[in-house]
Amino acid sequence: MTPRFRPVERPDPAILDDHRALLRAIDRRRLLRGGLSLGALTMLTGCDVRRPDAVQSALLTLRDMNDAVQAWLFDPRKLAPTYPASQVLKPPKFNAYYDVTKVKPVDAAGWRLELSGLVADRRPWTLSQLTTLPQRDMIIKHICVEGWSYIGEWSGIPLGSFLRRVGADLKAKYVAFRTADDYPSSIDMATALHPQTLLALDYAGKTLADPFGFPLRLRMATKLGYKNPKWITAIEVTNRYPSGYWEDRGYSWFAGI
Ligand SMILES: Nc1nc2c(c(=O)[nH]1)N[C@H]1C(S)=C(S)[C@@H](COP(=O)(O)O)O[C@H]1N2
Ligand SMILES: [Mo]
Repeated sequence: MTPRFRPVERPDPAILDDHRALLRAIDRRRLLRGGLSLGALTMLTGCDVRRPDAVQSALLTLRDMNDAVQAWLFDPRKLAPTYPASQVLKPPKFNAYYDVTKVKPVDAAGWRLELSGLVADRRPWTLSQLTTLPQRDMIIKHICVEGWSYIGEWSGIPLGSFLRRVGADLKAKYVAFRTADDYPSSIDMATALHPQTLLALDYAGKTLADPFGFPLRLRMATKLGYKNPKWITAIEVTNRYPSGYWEDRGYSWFAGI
């Protein structure tokens, strides 16, 4: 992955707590197993990682570091925390780069999921075709950099199984998304194949409501809110860095654990 450094806005303190909880999934042993010496980590993060309590803050700094290092730290098998059904927020909290009153509902009958790039079978999918695929469910925390979070229950098709089914090149670097509201987004292949990365169709057991991405949106347990595009219309598998809406405006591209 091309190393790139992108400045990130200083997040709200409440968000740091939430993010810290996610980052607990990364432990000191894993950093060492990955071959990054404590000395090197101290240099990279500017804090003394020999003190155990400093490791968490070192990892917080890592979040803002270059995407290559973050992608390298990503453990494809490690699961982010999940929560009991009793904690699911209904309805979820809305956010987009515009107000909820400006949401333009997607017409399911005319909707297609287009495929392009390094994919063997690029035939577009209708919604009824998609709903025949096996689905899974996850109750995870959604964290927005604006300083709020909520626990949500998402069901859908694991992106990894979808990519395998259409014959995507799983060695490609990026999976990119287009949306009905022109909010381009993209993720690394390791995260695309992570078991907690879903092409979500349902929220809390019901079809997604219009403001939350009907008919199809991405939901990942391992990345911040803005990396989860709603109202997806196209998926591309590519080795060319695809960037994204907020990433073009200075937000971190990797933005995850
Ligand atoms: N298509 C699209 N997807 C989007 C956005 C957007 O503006 N357009 N906003 C992102 C941001 S910043 C957040 S926090 C989440 C909000 O998702 P929710 O409304 O389901 O909570 O959607 C993300 N996905
Ligand atoms: Mo967000």
